[in-house]
Amino acid sequence: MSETNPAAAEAAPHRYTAALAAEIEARWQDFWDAEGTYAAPNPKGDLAGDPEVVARPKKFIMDMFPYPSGAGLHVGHPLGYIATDVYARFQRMTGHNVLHTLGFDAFGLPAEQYAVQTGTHPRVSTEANIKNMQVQLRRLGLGHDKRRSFATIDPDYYKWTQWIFLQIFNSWYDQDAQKARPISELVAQFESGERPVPGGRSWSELSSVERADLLSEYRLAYASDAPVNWCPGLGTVLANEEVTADGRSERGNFPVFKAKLRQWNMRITAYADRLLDDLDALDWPEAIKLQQRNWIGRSEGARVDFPIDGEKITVFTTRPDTLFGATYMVLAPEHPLVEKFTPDAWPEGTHEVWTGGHATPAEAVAAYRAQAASKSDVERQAEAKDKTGVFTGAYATNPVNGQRVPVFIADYVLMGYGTGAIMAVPGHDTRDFAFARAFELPIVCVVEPTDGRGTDPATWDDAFVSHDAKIVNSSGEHVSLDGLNVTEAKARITEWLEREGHGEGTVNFRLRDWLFSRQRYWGEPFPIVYDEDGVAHALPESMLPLELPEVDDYSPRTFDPDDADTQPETPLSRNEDWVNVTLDLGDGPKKYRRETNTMPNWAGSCWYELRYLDPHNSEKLVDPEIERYWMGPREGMPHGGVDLYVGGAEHAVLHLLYARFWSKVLYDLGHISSAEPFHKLFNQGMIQAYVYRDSRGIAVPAAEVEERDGGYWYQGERVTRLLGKMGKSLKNAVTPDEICAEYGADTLRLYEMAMGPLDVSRPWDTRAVVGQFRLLQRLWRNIVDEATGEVTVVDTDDVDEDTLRALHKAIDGVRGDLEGMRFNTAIAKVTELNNHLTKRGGPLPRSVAEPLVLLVAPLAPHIAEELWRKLGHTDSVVHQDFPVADPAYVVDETVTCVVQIKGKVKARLEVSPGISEDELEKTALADERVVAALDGAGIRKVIVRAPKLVNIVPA
Ligand code: ANZ
Repeated sequence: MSETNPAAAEAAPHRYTAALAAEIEARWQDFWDAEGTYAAPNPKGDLAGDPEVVARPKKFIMDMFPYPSGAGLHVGHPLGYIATDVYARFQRMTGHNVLHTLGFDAFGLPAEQYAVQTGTHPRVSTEANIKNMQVQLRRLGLGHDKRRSFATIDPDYYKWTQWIFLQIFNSWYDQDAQKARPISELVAQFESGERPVPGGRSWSELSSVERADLLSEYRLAYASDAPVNWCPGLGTVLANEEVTADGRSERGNFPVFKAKLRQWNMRITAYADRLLDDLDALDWPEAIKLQQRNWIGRSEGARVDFPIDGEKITVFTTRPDTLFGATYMVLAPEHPLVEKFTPDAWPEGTHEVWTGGHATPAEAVAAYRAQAASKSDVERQAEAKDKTGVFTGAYATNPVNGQRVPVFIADYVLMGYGTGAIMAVPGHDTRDFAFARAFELPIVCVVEPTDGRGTDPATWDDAFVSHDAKIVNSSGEHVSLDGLNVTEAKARITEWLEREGHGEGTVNFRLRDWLFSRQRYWGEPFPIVYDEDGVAHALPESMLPLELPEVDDYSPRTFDPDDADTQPETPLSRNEDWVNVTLDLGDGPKKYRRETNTMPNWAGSCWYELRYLDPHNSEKLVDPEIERYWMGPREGMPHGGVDLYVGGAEHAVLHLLYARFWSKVLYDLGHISSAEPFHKLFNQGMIQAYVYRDSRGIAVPAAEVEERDGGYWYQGERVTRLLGKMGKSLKNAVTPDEICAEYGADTLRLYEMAMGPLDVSRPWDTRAVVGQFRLLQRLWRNIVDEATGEVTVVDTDDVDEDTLRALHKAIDGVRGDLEGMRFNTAIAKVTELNNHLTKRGGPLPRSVAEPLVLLVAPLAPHIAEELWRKLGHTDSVVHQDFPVADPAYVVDETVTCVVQIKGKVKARLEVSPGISEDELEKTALADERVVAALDGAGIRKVIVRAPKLVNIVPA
């Protein structure tokens, strides 16, 4: 508990108490704001500043910005913000121009849902939430450059989100140049004939609709009738990433259906290779890189054409080497060719299990399709699931051996991957094996088992899956693969397929284009209008921002959650005055209809790092020189980017992939010099909290639970305790406000940083916070007389050796720890030094007190500023140089190591007590006395017991 004892307060009126901490903290926060202490100067423009500071190396340090929720912050939220603040302060003190600020990601569903419930405009509630959060964050003493803060809902900001959309809309991906280029350059190619117009006509012969349709095939943002995730319960479509593994909406848990709707998409797939390749040079956690790689999902394989009725079905396979083992084919139920090849009647002798008991193929297909439509992709692909499907009545031909293979439809094949059709190789693919057994289809062994099961599939229980074995049973008239290993066989068959015109080697990606429309109110409106022919036109830059209109009803129309046959109706579409406009887009006033979808709430976070750099620029998204200064490529970061980006691991694929994609487009079009937004990424752990539940399983208020008799009690009833998330719903939220009131922000900061390594999750324990408060009290007492409030330091050069060692070791360790973001061990070292000084007693020499205060400054900036000023300085501690250790006091005293040969002492070495075994062995073997004693004899064995003994056994 904080010190409230009146007698103690009287004896020590200048003791570091919660009240004093509150006073100090408020005073310095006001001062820092007034002085603009954290302003980071730009090389030019309205935020230009001290050229001496601009000339320093820069550090751009960033947090994943918060969504301003109505619930406010609990102590888990600022963990990352405190960490970046400590790091930024340290960088400032080691000679960097540091940009650190924080904005708000403020479009999105919660505000809209609140608006729907209460009728309050989402802007009103969102802005109130932002204000509230700003107060909470300010209390923590975060050193942000507030001039650079904004919210994504500010029209000045989303003007540029819309502008970027138009850049993307007005560009195409040039596969030869491997970059985005303006669409006007593509039009010029069509006009001049340099690029032929598909269909053989010339560009001038095409109608405006035909031109628009053709360009749509190329644009990086395009509208298409695509199968989308339609969620009638929410009244909106969702990106794949917003659908859970069991096919429901992540938000609200409603069923999600596949439906065909006209929607905006972003052609992120054009960047698949670059998004993959450029990961290599990023300093990101391997786990996140792996998730991105899996999400992009690059598969090398081949497309193979199976002839059927004078046409063909094309499959994608990663195992063309198994082509001789393909005994049937499967199309996704939605595959457009299904109708085409389905005959009127079952062929003579069709196996009964193939027909599903239906009288005709058409009936079987229709029934099976209806069943498949109600399942999510994930459900359809589950390995363990029974394989279902039905014969289409059609046969195709295996091009390698001319065999007739039956064509099935089955839901384990997805329309959205590869070509939506597969060749089934039941001998060597698990799912095909299960299907073949269920439908009594032939199974052929073409990859020789290496597990002793033999080559007769009739005796197998499962498929033999191997990428490293010998091909067998694969000889035909035209080509033979027998005896080759898998890799050789792939190369040989691909070459044959290409030569004979039966297929080609290809790369397939799991990544899909990004669905970019939402049927929502609270998002950025699209800067797009449609003419009377339905052709989409970009608004000119002069008409941006296109602001959201006022509406009476913020909700999209929602439907029966289970009714798949519904269609979205957007809130903006009901506002006829806004929707129907007459505009002059350069060819005289004409009537247009506005796009009534809004952008997904990922849009605003796709580029916010850039706006921090030059937040008030009304001419440009960001001035190129300013962008190059803060984010341009540097030694060790070839694609440029933010120096450090800290946030939760849950953003591994969505936000981080989208932001990378937008950066690359802007880079290709020459707007920015950084092809990657975030050079270094760090994922902080979570602050967890205990959840207490009563016998009914209901969470009870954690703050009111007592611990006694080896159990936990709430209102006389025994309750159980489990570690979980912190939050209002679990009644265990602790707010930073409470902790600041009880101990001050510096204590809260120290506690959060001391809890453990930053990337590890840790349980919150309010009772432990006082430990850090005591540290600050001892620090204060070591420098300030609690009775008078005056500093007690003495100016003397006479400092004892022990203290100098303790000081310089701490400086050395804390420096390394702060640079390496090991904040917990940095605090342990400060504590150790402070304890040494407490034990030492007596007034501190100034030459010890000052570096001590500087060591603490990044971690607990308020008390450090106060002590620094009390020590007589007139400028802020924020811009002081971080202390540098004197190496003479850092090296440890040495220990003596005995080196023996055959048990006899040959040498004694003075070594550091922390020496590693390897290093000690090397040092011993290099010692000239040892070399002389060995006299050229080889060594059989060296036994090392660091740091004291090395025993050498000669050969
Ligand atoms: C024949 C084969 C033989 C296959 C074999 C695998 C093993 P990845 O690696 O994920 O890219 N496949 C292709 N398109 C599919 C679709 N739309 N739905 C479901 N499965 C599909 O997987 C590629 C493999 O998954 C392809 O290679 C194909 O099966 C299947 F011993 O072709 B394979």
